[in-house]
Amino acid sequence: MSELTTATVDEHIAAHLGSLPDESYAMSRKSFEELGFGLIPYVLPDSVKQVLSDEIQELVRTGGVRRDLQLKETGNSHRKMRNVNAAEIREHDGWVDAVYRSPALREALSKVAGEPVKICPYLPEQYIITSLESRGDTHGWHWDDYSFAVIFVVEVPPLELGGFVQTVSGTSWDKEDPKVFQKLVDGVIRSHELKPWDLYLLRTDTTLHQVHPLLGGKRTIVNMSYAANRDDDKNISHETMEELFKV
Ligand SMILES: O=C(O)CCC(=O)C(=O)O
Ligand SMILES: [Fe+2]
Repeated sequence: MSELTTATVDEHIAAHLGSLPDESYAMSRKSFEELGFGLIPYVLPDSVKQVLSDEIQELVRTGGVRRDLQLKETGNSHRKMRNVNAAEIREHDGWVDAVYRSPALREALSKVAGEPVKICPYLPEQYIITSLESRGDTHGWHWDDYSFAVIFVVEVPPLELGGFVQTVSGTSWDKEDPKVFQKLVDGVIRSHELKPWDLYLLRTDTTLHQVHPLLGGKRTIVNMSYAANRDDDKNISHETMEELFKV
């Protein structure tokens, strides 16, 4: 096997995926179909998780911007977090970007999703790092613009300290009138425990989701956002990203 570099990362991911038994995908596929959420920790080898973690932790340590706001387009839910945006990530060593672009990874994601998973056409939303670093930090209830997100969990505290993800599937985002509380009351909230180095695939346009506020510890993730064919003819407006990042 060649040395692991940003230029060979796709080969490494392909070799890893090629060694998985066919039935590896079955549980996450079923969960994704039913809940819009599927754990997929097996899609990246530990060698790749290690370089991603190192790059992300370095980016959070040396940069990023602290946010503390409520977004009206998502029913005034809170964002209390540190973010490193796509442009800052792209300027670094390029591990996140190389993994994001890996065709082998997208092929695996497409198997779980049951449809093609494509690069997001809007550069500022391709990926973002979010770090919850203080008690009360949260990524409140919201949907995202494009169909899919893959979240790689760099670090997360034990369950008793919060930081787990909650989802309500089969919901959609009306930016003018999001009715978040109504959708929480009408729907079923599922909560998902995460461990360090987990990955999950989320159907982000039809799954209302949040990260439960932290009671302590630290939680750092990268969100890699992908599009579906249906997003090609969606008229996506980017208010929440624009409000967050003034892109
Ligand atoms: O932190 C998470 O697990 C979810 C992140 C998320 O929903 C987002 O970045 O849009
Ligand atoms: Fe999200």
